[in-house]
Amino acid sequence: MSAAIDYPDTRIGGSETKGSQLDALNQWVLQVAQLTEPAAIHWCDGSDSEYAALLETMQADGSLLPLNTDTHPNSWLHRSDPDDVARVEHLTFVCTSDRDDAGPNNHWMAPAEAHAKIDALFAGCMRGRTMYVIPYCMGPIDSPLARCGVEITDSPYVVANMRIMTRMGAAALARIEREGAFVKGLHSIGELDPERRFIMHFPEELTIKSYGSGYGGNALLGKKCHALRIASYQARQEGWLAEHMLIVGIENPQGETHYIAAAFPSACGKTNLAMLIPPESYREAGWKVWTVGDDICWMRPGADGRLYAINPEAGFFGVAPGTSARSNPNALASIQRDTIFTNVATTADNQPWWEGLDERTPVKDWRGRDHDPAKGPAAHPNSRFTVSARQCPSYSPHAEDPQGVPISAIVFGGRRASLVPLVFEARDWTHGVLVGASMGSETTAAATGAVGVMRRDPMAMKPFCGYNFADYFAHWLSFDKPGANLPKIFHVNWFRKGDDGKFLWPGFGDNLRVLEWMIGRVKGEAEAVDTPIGALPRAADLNLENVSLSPEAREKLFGFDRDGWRAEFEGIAAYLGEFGGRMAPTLPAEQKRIATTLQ
Ligand code: SAT
Ligand code: MN
Repeated sequence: MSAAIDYPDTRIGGSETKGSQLDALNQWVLQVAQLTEPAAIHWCDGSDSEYAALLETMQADGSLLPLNTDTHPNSWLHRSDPDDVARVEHLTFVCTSDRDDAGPNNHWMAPAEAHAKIDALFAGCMRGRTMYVIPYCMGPIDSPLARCGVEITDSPYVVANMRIMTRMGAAALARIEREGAFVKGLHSIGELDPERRFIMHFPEELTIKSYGSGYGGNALLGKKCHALRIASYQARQEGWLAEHMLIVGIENPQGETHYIAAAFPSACGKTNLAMLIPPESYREAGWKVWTVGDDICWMRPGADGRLYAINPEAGFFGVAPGTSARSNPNALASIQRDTIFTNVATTADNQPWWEGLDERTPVKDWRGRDHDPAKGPAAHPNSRFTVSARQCPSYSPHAEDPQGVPISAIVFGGRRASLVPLVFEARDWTHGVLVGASMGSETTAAATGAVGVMRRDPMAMKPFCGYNFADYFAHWLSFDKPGANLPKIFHVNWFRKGDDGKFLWPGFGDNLRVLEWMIGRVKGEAEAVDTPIGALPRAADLNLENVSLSPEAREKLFGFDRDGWRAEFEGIAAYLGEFGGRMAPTLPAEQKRIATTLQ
């Protein structure tokens, strides 16, 4: 044990902060410094000059490489450690004092054991490094729905990304001083050794400790760790919802905007849907799409009983591969400048490149090696861009409204090659919660492990719910009460495949046709056919002008396969059964009701 070091630069505001709300923050920073022993402490103010200095530091040590400044001004490439490219669900823990509070949906460790384990890794880990203290606010700085946190990290890359992804610096610190409450996040890249890596959450202490990874979801603690795992726990106590959802505004030719919140697992097209460009005939008719958020949604009932939502983030941490002028022109326009790219490939003239961008051939792969197609894709399948939401051409003028935007529809969706039709509507809130709770999806590259395996991913929150799913479902159900004016709930599947293994639905901009039908349902104008699984449109109920669908596509996208659904509902019953006695009877009863009508 080394002698305690005195860090005279620890205290901000000097002795005036004694007894103020910042006192607890100062004490924690000092404690962390004594544990991790950094060479220096830097309190982030979020200024431009601070950002410029960070970029310079990283350029000097090679962790950021400049990209072509003519085509991509002020844009950078970060190549991560090759063993540190995605979230690590098997090393992610929810540490509640009672194991059942974390539930079978989380890996659990007793808090004392978890602290001891990870603190042993933190001991002395910042020697020779600068420790950055990042006060941040999740949500518009003046929003009552927003919440603050402080992340301590030894990674300048994390600081730079947090500056884009959150409201970081002086304004957040001022809010913390006013409110007192904040989530504590401690992060170190450690040795980037997958054997010495943990992402631990202590919801009862509003604390996160993350060691050994510099990757987004593991290291930018405001994102999944705070805004989903810790926030979902707080939201349950306080009567709101923290969800893995995009928020998009759909403006019709009459100028009315309906906001939709949609949950899809990671790397299933949330960013594309949030930034959708309407098909030409819709554009000509005057339809517009407004992006509020692409990944996380915090919502709570307003005085009128409707759910109001904010995007707690200030930027996009989007999947690069597949992003193109065809699939997502708004994203592409957003990332032409002031962007950090992680693990993409580069062209001969040093522009960022990834599979699906265009026909050019890259020269360097994501590891900086000469590109050799025999060695796999040039860009890592989970390569990312980090960019301010304000650079997005479709960024909603209401995205930063402190009171949030009213939600008209909630959409659940996964990747399902078979069985699940293009869209259906839940008959009521309880049925909708069952639809969300029984969501299934084929796994993607956003987390380490096998890709393409079907697993249950309720509300797309399997990796992100900070407490027992049984309690989470009960919390969802609790919103259905007198005075509530809840959104309608839908399920979509953009990923249905034909017998030839090809996607049957064109997707992308054409998804607006499905959203238009949903809004029609919300307004009581669109038609549907009742089936045991919910209300399905017939092909004729959607505007399919200029879309050519084969007879097979029509049958599979708009059809209902009773035998297949009977088997699916057996799977759903088995899944709900995994939660044992903790599961309130409402969802199993709803499952039974539908299973009976499927007989
Ligand atoms: O976890 S990240 O935020 O890095 C990306 C994702 O999986 O959604
Ligand atoms: Mn996500």
